[in-house]
Order: sequence, then structure tokens, then C-alpha cells
Amino acid sequence: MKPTLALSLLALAGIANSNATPATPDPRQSGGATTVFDASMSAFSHPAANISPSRQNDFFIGNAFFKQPWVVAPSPTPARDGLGPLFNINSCQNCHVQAGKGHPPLSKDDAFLSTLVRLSIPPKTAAQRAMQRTIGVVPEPTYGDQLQIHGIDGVKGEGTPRFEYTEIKGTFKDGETYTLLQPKLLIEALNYGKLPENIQTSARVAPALIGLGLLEAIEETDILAQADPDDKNGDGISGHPNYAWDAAQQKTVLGRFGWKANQPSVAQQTTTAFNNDIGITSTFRPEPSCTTKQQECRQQPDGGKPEAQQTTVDAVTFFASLLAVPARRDVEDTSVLQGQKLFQQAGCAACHTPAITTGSKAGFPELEHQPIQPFTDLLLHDMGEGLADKRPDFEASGNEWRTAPLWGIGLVETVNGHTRFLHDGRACNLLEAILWHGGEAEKARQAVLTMSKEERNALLRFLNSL
Ligand code: HEC
Ligand code: HEC
Ligand SMILES: [Ca+2]
Ligand SMILES: [Ca+2]
Ligand SMILES: [Ca+2]
Repeated sequence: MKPTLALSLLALAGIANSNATPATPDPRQSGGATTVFDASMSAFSHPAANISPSRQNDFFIGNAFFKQPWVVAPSPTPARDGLGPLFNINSCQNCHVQAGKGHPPLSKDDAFLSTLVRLSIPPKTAAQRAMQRTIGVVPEPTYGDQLQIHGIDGVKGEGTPRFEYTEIKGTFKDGETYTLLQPKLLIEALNYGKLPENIQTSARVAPALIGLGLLEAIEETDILAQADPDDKNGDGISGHPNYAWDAAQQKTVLGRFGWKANQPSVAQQTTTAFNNDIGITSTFRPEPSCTTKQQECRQQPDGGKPEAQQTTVDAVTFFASLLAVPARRDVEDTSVLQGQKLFQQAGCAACHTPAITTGSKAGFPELEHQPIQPFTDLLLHDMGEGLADKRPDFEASGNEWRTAPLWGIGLVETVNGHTRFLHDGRACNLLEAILWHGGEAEKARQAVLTMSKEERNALLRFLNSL
């Protein structure tokens, strides 16, 4: 395509078209040419800036299904019935509010909404080990691999999770003190009997959904190039990839999504969310999320076979793949620039990869060959005992987590009205999130503990500019 005057002007305005890669990428454009310039409450809800008008229309169709509340079957609206029988909530949007980040209950009376609890037991038999190959875990025999807190009429919800927190106190080198909240997960009102002694649980908050298609467009070889499982370079960091089952391809592939990278694609994460979180079946997950021990659940009417047409699942996947990354702010600010340097010096960038270029991605010209700043290597790292959930998932151990992307992190408060971070939302602000780092990130944590107050503030200013 010959560049037109209009396109050049767009490029000048920072909205480069997808074919023109600028020589020096604009540091504000975390999502390359997909980046949107909006720092308001809607910052996470836009389609990629370089999307064509007709595809923008498809994006908004997907967005409508993402927001749509599902209802109990049978109903006069058969296109959106089939909720449950067991479910966490009735729409995607209710957990991923404004496509943003969820949080644990913020007060004693706050419901357990945008956080969910995964369940499993350690494998003992050969059959259970075989199960791990395709599910990643051995589901708890009665409750399955996810705790659904609600049931439709006639079906009891599975139980009520709750956090209890213990305070952990610590001191920076300059004498300033801090307090962290160590969560303990309790599950009460269990309606299908006691959980076994060896139950493994893991609480997870809903992540923000920006830039997921870009993460999917990173070439596998570029991700593997950052892995150093045996720490050959001796920097104390030994990231390795997760490998997970891809139901559509019927094979094990690189995992990229979820807090343990246990999902290979946005499409499969979407299919799984429909099934486990909302109780909606689809082509690749045709069975309702009830175990053989949950007979009432199995006897309820369904909303069609399957309940969500593949076109619906595809529309939501399209939407979730093309949510734009918002532009950085204050990139020239001296304190932000100082923080950026400290981020490098403290070793944060060894996991939170600041820059990478996407490869090709069939069907998504917007996402191809984009210089991006995701601040993740998509690899698993041992983050120490403090963060461990002791619940292995595919190749992720009970201590390991996928490096969380940091793009957009400074806008979470504006979009979602809270500053809760980490997989279970235990950190009440960005500094606490860093102070929970351990294991391979212990050196980075120590570096922050020895920083002066001014340096810590600069580091936070930098994170808030992302
Ligand atoms: C009950 C709350 C809840 C609902 C409802 C929900 N999600 Fe999620 N979502 C989560 C949580 C929690 C995770 C992280 C899962 C994990 O790490 O195991 C997640 C992860 C994701 C991811 C991967 C994000 C990443 O950064 O790795 C995508 C994509 C996603 N959800 C899409 C959807 C879609 C589409 C729907 C509706 C069909 C949906 N979700 C419904 C809570 C929810
Ligand atoms: C060894 C790899 C590694 C290093 C080094 C590291 N991180 Fe992380 N970071 C992670 C992982 C993995 C997570 C997710 C942990 C979890 O949720 O339990 C994370 C989470 C975070 C989060 C919370 C993100 C969210 O969405 O909840 C912030 C903020 C963060 N890191 C900042 C930093 C900073 C600043 C440094 C340097 C001082 C740093 N990290 C060093 C791996 C690392
Ligand atoms: Ca259903
Ligand atoms: Ca269940
Ligand atoms: Ca290393």
C-alpha cells in the first residue's frame, strides 16, 4: 500500500498504520500502532487504534457478547440462555469490569466477585497422571477444578470463599516500616461435603485484558530465547515456559495466558471461561461444568447443544484479542526517567521484558510486527514461599507464576477504582506487590529495600507511567 497523506498525518499523530514501523518507536506507544491515547476510565476498553472500520464493527459485536448477561434456560431469549447450573457470575464483564482488573473482597461485607478459586488434588494413580496431561491438574472428585459459588434454582452453589489476613511487618534500609497482608483462603458453607485433607486451592483475580492479541502474536522462538531454565548465565533467574493442552489442536503447546500460563490461547481461555465461570457450553467444551457427583447439576435443562454458538465464542475471542493497550504518560518526567533506570538496575527487567517485537499472526494484521512494551517474558518464575499456592498446573510448580505484564498498570486505579495487585490481589498498592517478590526475584526485592525514599518514589512514578 502506498502511504497516503492522511496516513502520514495519522503516523505523525502517533497513530501509525500497521505497515509503517517507525525507526525509533515512540516510548508512549506500549502497544505499537495499536496504542490508544486515553487515560480515562475507558482506557482499557478500546479496539486497537489501527483497526479498520469493518473490523471495528466486529469488535463491538464481540464486546456486546462480553457484556451480555446469560439467563437460566429455558427462556424467551434462547440465544442467551443456559446460565449454570453451577456458575460464578452471569457475564464476562462482571469479573473483567471495563476489561480491567478484578480484586478480592475489599471489606468484610464485600462479595467474592471478580476473584475465583481453583481446586485440585495431587495425582496418585496412573489415570490421574494421565489426566494432568490434558487438564494440567487432577480436579477434586466432587467439586471439580473450580469452585462455583452460585447455582441456579434447585442447584446449590458449591461454597463461600473468604480471606483472612495476617499482618507481616518489615523495614526498609532507611528505617521506614511497611506492613503486608498475608492471605489465608477459607471455604465455608460447602454444600457438597467436606474437601479432602490434601486439597490444593488457588485464588486468582481477573487480570486486565489489554494487549492479549499482541502477546499471542509474539513468536514462540522469541519467548523461548528468554528462557534460562538452568540459570546458565548465573543471574539467579531461571524462567521457563509452561506447556499446556490445546483442545482445538489436540496437542500440547506453549502456554501464554492465566497467572500460571496454563492456557495456550485467548480462544481457549474464552471457551473455558464460558464453561467454568458462567456455565455456558460450546463446541470445544460441550459438557456442563458439573462432576459425576453433582447429580442435580447434571439433571437441569440446558440452553441448547451447545449453548453458545461458535460464532459467539469467536466474536468474544476477537474482541478480547484486539483490546488496545493505552499509551504511557509522563515519559519525559525526570522522576519517571530515574525510575526507569532503577527498574533496570534492580533487575526487574530480567523478567518484566521492557521491549519485544511481535511476529506474524494469521487473521490479525493489526497485531503483526509491532514493537511493544509488555513488561513480561511470558515465562514462569519461582517467586518464593510467600507467593506460592502449592498447586502445580501443567509444568508450573506450586511456587511458580507467569511474569505479570505491567503495561497499563498505572491506570488500574482510574479504570477499576482499586490498587490491588498480584494473583490473589493481596498487595494493596504497587510497592506492596514488589515487596511480596521472593525466590528468583529476591535480589530485586532486596534492591528496593535498600533504595532511598526518593528512589522508591521514582520507581513507583515509573510504574505508574506504564
Ligand atoms: C468469575 C470471574 C470471571 C469471569 C466471569 C470471567 N473471567 Fe476471565 N479470568 C478470570 C480470572 C480469575 C482469570 C485468571 C485465571 C487464571 O489465572 O487461572 C481470567 C483470565 C482471563 C483471560 C486471560 C488473561 C491473561 O492475561 O492471561 C482471558 C482472555 C479471559 N479471562 C477472558 C474472559 C472471557 C472472554 C470471559 C467470558 C466468557 C471471562 N473471562 C469471564 C475471571 C473471570
Ligand atoms: C524473577 C522474575 C521477576 C522479577 C525479577 C521481578 N518480577 Fe515482578 N512479577 C513477577 C511475577 C512472576 C509476578 C506475578 C506474581 C504473582 O502474581 O504472584 C510479578 C508481579 C509484579 C507486579 C504486580 C502485577 C499485577 O498485575 O498484579 C508488579 C507491580 C511487579 N511485578 C513489579 C516488579 C518490579 C518493580 C520489579 C523489580 C524491583 C520486579 N517486579 C521484579 C516476576 C518478576
Ligand atoms: Ca449451561
Ligand atoms: Ca466446581
Ligand atoms: Ca538466568
